[in-house]
Amino acid sequence: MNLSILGVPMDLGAGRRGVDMGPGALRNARLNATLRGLGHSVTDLGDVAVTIPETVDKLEQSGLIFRDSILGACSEAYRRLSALDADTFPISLGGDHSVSMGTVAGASQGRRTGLIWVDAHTDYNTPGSSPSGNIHGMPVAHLTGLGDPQLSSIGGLNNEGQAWRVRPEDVVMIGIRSVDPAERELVKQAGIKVYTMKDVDTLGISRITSETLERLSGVERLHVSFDADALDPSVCPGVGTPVLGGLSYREGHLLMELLSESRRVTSLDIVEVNPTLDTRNTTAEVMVSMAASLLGQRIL
Ligand code: 6HN
Ligand code: MN
Ligand code: MN
Ligand code: MN
Repeated sequence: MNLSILGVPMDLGAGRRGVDMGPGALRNARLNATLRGLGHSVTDLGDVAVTIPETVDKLEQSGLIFRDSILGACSEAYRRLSALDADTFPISLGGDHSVSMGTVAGASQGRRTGLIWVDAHTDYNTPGSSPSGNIHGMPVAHLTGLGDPQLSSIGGLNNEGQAWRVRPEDVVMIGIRSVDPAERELVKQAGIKVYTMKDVDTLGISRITSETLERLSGVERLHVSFDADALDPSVCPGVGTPVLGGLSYREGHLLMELLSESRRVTSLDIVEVNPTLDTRNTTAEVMVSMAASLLGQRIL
């Protein structure tokens, strides 16, 4: 496959600093060479230019924390990815999870897109529901059309001339174990399919993956957005919002291996890797191995 890597070194959406170093940590963990070793042709597009928080007012013009700068970086990521050929597989490196408002839109090529959100959190807050005000807790709400009108229209118009959106019924979340009270109501109202950690424990990743692929059988593009905090903090300690009781190393790999075997996935994000909170570069190394499993690495 032709893979294109785009870094979005942004920590404006998170409450803790340091995820802006995620792209560097992932490249340092040999992401590009690992994927080339699997037989892919890898083009690194470099990084999107991102405003650093020291240079702007926190509430900027909009009153939402760093909204204008986040909108700028996400719009640029959108432009860079939507300019790629449709048969190129983009891998976007965060950065905090608000980068996905641009990367999912860009990777979608204006098409109907299924979104597999692998995360401890549902990231379905709106500016009105969010207890923290941090935009990394809001990307899925905006991708499905809720929330701030500018953040929810980064994807431009689709082939039919309507605002591009991910349909709530095309979103599947896996690994969830932390949802804010008002966010819970929004997720339920939207009808988003959520596999909590309890579901992972009772059903197992294998069944969850086949149900997910069955549910998303009508989409043209399929995007995996993988937040490092979906994995247990004992596996990925370098994250800003760790939650106990996460996916094991093998559950993460099995999910990626089974998705890889389906040959349906068309794009990937790796987000929320925070080298300042990590032990050596463990979290980046684990996330590179997850990407490798999604892109064809096999045990035997
Ligand atoms: N992430 N629900 C919390 C909030 O602040 O809205 C946590 C969000 C975490 C976001 O990890 O991508
Ligand atoms: Mn295009
Ligand atoms: Mn997230
Ligand atoms: Mn998360």
